[in-house]
Amino acid sequence: MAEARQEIQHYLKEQAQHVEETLRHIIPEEWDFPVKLREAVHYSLEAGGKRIRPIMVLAAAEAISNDPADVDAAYPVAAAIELIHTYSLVHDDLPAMDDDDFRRGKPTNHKVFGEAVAILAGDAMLTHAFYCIALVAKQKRVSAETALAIVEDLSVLAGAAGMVGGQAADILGEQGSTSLAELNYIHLHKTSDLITFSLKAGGRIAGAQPHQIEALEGFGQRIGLAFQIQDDILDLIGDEEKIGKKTNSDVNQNKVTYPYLIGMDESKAEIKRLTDEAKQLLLSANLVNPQRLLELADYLVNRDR
Ligand code: GRG
Repeated sequence: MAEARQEIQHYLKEQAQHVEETLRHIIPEEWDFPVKLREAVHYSLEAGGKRIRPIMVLAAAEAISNDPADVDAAYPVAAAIELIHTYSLVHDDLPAMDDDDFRRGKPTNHKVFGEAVAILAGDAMLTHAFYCIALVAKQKRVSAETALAIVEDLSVLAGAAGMVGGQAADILGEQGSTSLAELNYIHLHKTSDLITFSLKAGGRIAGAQPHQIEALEGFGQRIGLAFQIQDDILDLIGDEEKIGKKTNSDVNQNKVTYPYLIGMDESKAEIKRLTDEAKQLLLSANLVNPQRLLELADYLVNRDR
């Protein structure tokens, strides 16, 4: 058990380093735009973070195809989802939203660069994600049709019907009036949708069949929900050093969370139920290499950061 945990941690560290190398050069150096904006983008992109979503893109490609070239082809999309995720964190930390001073163990983007530049850095990252997907289509391995399907998925899952909608519902909800069904909506969209996107995109690049894409989607929704419930738990009982920001922010902001609505024990049981169901779904889809995704699901349930 301890050996398996060490092995997945080694894999995550190695993959995160590859993703970070891609992110360092993701905006062409010859593009002419204000240095401060470039610094603000790279400040947050290179602030660390677990890189779970890009790693999911790569692991999903690996689950579908034995050819390492299919995994290599997925890097621009891995970068795209980290750009979207990082923009969402920068905007979420703004005074108008969660008003946080620390993220990934460093002062938040607006604390360093000011609100206006932080907003624009988020805008730039969001837009650049779509540029990265266009790059995928320029590679011979990935068809324009596949890239178009990835653009469509990202527009839905990161947009109004996806992460942005989930964030809006979260901001509009409050303790005392938000039901469990509404909380599920929030978690499913605010958190699961980017994870689901990552898995589907990796699958698409590696040539997944429609039933395999469907299985990756079901797996993503469930582990995404479990990931967010664990996030709610860490906000209550996590170690600030490890998670890189203050704990108890949900309580201080009267946020509705799983532990608040159903209690800590039930929340932990729900994480286990969702993870088991996700793994079963994946196993029934006959993927060539599901092992890494199954290990990632287990790792996420037990994460402490
Ligand atoms: C501003 C449109 C918009 C959306 C914001 C990301 C987000 C939506 C809100 C941040 C708060 C939060 C708890 C979101 C749920 C998703 C989540 C658990 C984010 C943290 O992801 P990790 O743990 O972070 O992967 P790192 O830093 O490791 O990348």
